[in-house]
Amino acid sequence: MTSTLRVYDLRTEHLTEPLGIDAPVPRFSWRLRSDRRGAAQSAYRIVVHSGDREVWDSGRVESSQTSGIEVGARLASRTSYRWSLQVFDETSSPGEPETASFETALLSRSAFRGAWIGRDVHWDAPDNELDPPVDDDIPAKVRHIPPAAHLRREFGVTTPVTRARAYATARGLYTLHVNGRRVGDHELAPGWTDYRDRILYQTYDLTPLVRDGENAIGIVLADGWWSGYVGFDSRRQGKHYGTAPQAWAMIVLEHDDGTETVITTDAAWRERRGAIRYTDPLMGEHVDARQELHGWTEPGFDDSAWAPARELAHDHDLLVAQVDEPIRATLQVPAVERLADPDGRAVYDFGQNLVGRVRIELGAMSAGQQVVLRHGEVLDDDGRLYTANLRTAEARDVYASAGSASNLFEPTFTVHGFRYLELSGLDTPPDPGQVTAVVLHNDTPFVGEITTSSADLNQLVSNIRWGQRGNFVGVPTDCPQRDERLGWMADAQVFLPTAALGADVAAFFTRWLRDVRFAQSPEGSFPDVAPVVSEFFADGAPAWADAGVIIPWHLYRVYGDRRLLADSFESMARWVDFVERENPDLLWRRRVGNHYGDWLQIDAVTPRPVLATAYFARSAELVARAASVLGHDLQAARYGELARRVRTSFVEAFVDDDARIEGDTQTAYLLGLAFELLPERLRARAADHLVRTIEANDGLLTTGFVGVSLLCPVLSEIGRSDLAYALVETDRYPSWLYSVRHGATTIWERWDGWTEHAGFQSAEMNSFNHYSLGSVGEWLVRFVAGIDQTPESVGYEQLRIAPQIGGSLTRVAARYETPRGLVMTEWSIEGDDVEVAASVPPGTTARVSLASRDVLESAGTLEETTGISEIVVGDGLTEFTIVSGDYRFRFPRAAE
Ligand code: RAM
Repeated sequence: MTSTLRVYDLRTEHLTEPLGIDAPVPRFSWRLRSDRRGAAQSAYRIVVHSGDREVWDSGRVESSQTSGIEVGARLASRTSYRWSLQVFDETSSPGEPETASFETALLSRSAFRGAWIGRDVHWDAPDNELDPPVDDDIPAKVRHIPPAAHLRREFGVTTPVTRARAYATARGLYTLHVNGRRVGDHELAPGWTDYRDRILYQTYDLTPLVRDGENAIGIVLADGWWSGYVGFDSRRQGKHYGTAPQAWAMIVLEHDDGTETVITTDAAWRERRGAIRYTDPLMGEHVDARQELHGWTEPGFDDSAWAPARELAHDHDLLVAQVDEPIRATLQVPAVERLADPDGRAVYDFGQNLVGRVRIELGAMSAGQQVVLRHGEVLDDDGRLYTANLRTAEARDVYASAGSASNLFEPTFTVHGFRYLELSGLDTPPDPGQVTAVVLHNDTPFVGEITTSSADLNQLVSNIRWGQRGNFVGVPTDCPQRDERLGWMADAQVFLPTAALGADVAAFFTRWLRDVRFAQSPEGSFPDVAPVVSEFFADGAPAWADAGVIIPWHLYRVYGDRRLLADSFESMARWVDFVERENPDLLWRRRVGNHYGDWLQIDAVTPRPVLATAYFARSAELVARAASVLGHDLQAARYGELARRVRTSFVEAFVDDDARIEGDTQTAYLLGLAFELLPERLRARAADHLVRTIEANDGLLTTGFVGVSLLCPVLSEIGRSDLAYALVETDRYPSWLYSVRHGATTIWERWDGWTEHAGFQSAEMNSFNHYSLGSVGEWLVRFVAGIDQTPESVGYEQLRIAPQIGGSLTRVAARYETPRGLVMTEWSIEGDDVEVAASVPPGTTARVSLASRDVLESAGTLEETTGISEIVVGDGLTEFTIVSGDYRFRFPRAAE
């Protein structure tokens, strides 16, 4: 009998059919589905081939594991592999085999060849002559930014090519071109890592582009994060890693006679500037089409007047293959409307605050005629583009025409956060249909969705999703528009649970965590931001630096990735050791870095030692748990004991006998409850205090970045989902829906980013696209839709399905691709009844909890229905366990 168990989403190192990976021992994973209740994987078999040659056969392995399966053979450099997977169900019947492929990149240091090349600034190139500045010249801030270098060479092919690959990267940003075509769909490659630790290189398939005879290859090279502007430190806002960009590439042609040709970047390449006069992530891009180098990536182009490229470095030690989804252009958003500002300038509205660049058809222009494009998130009260909140980021692109009948402009190496585009320089601005926003972000697959019967909540969900898109650009950033865009650690840790329920972020965060570890100080301190671009951030603050512990642990819980936990463990422990060493009385008051407290709270200051010590206890506890997962029993005991002692100090120092926590703020109680800092006898009282602090504030929240992520989940945990709903559904200030009511299409940095009573908050710090307060997305999925895992579960093996029917909602539907397969829930109010549908994937069980003593399944009573067991009817609820499959429950709605 063949099984009904199906495998899908076969991945290698978290990625679908990756082209160039260099993990020494790659791991396989897959998801399962079945239309039969109780289906489960009992065994798997993986066979790996390279061409016709079998490389590895796992044999039949009795296991329910669907991820983290390590290949059991040594792999070779630059080799394609196919793996076929067969799984066996719980009756041992084999399923249909599926196959997937992956290809290794350069696995040994000796495999790398070639130099880093760039422009030779000492070469007297004809275009190096400086023009004197004129009144309408480029702003002083960008005048020193060099034009993008265009690097090229030609090569001949005499023996037919069977396979061609390019391995390429830059200290800076680059695009690769072969025979007149742009190669690959990567944007802003190689992305941002701490370039002092490693630089990711990309692998491209050139096979369809290379031809017999003459070929040309070109690279456009720009500053990017390497030598462009990043962050806000006025003492050193740019050139964090180097003064000028460099490119490296290695092209390998495999011929049908078994020979290989290797072409590398070296002094044989030629270099010239082209149409990009300058380009910078924060400042924008200036393109002068008169300088366009027509045909420069085609063979036969005359580059005799170009300068020789200069070999700038020869090291390969920091090169690592790209390990996660690259930045791509994932969506095109057309302008919805053209407005005119009070000065008559055209302002385009995309209807959505987003991150990327514009593509604009400009029609006929005269030679040298210039269009200036400025980007902004909002308009001021007069309908002018508001850019004060971008601080020193110019976010300004310029296009000068060569005098063509039609002009198309789209910058390459800059990225802006905007909803509005102001255009000046044309008598007749283009119609909205000719203006498109191109959305850029690391292309993490979106695997979760939730919709509700409330248009407002759906808008909130959409705002959270757009915040995730716009701030997963290179690293998880705080914001995408002003002169900041840094990998702020608390922002990342509070938003991670939401992010992971929206998209598969395993590869993205695993990559960034290496920057977090690299940034740890010799003393053991994690920073505020990673990569660290200023000493200002080096000593991390409570809740910020703790992300170095919290994020690996959370990723382990979601994806079951032990390797990541093992890679992080030592740094996690060193961090906790550091805090302990500096604070022997176990109250964290020394070495608190820039202590941001409960950042951007509303008139409710949680005492800093309370917040810090709570995080100290939490980090110690998570290190203990990580140690026990990894089998480090002594450390598990040591950190478990430390966590207990920090909790005791916390209670002795900050909590009275009536469970009042010093500060008496919502956040203080949230920390105490969420991090389980309080002894059993005080918990119920602390929960009462939490409720009191909300009620006393007219039913409104006061939480900042830190408290807000805990607010609704804790309220649901203490049985007050009604209050959580009230906070999420109100549109009174401060609330999530206050911003929605005032037109937000992304999550604002501050509750009071704009208010009726005070207008815009200080332009000094007022982003309209910051995901931190969007951490409420976690509550919507885990509690409103009821998709969760039990506290002990890892990788969603034991689900918990407990939708909280409440608020004004009459219908909720959610789906989430867990590492094992798809979970879906849907509930609706049908007259006096509630109907709940749930699907759980093969090999998992779910503990279901429904708010009635009187639950029926569509097939009959729970007792009669197959796949349901351990039924407990309690006080106003029924709990039971289901095996995998699809179910439909019905029960009477609780009386109000
Ligand atoms: C701001 C950042 C970030 C926050 C820090 C404390 O500058 O935008 O969101 O974590 O401050």
